[in-house]
Amino acid sequence: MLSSTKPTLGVISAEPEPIQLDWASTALVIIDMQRDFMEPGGFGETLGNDVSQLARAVKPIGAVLKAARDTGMLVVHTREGHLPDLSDAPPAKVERGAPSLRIGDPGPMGRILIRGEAGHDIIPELYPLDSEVIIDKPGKGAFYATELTDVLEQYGIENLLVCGVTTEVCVNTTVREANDRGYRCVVISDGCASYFPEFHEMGLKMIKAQGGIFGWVADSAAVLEAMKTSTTQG
Ligand code: C5J
Repeated sequence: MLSSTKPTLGVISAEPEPIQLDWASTALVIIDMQRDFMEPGGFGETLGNDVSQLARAVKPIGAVLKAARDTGMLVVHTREGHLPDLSDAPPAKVERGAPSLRIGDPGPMGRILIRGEAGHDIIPELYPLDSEVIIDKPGKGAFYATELTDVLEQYGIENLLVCGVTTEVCVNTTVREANDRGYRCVVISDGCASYFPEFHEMGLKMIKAQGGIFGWVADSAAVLEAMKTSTTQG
């Protein structure tokens, strides 16, 4: 994807240690920045959550998304959601708990967590370009029952910059799946958010603990600095 004349090596000041990445084999993966999680009346709110907690991630993601687009990096957006007939929604997920509306019920942004409905769409601030990849996933992890592995292989991707919502659910699940598949994952700390600030903190700690058991953690400023100060290989 990247032009061969562009510097492509960057060192991110990350925890537990700095990591050098080649942008040519790195993708930005933005997890589930959908109206259903971010806005009142969506899936997140039906579960009793304060959706305003997630707004803080939008600006940092926007800044990294712009830099990734300028760099020519592969950008992948994911969306959690189900087919209109719910054939890909396990009853164990649909019937769980006591939400104000269940998956598939009509809500103010259309049917809750259903593909094609307004609530399922990505928020306007981070809307995908036509050239970018969108992965529709029925689960929390972006690798389960999706074509993500094939897409990453097709583009020669070895490293993932991961951000989105929520830190401890879909971001953590995806990073764990990716780590087991051999990807180096750098989680952008201020580009993630949770309805529970303490889960956000612990979710990041779990990734970088034990020498980076699942990956690395860096803030958006560190990622942007690494992109700005990239060098050419060799
Ligand atoms: C949740 C997600 N929290 N995208 N999904 O159900 O984290």
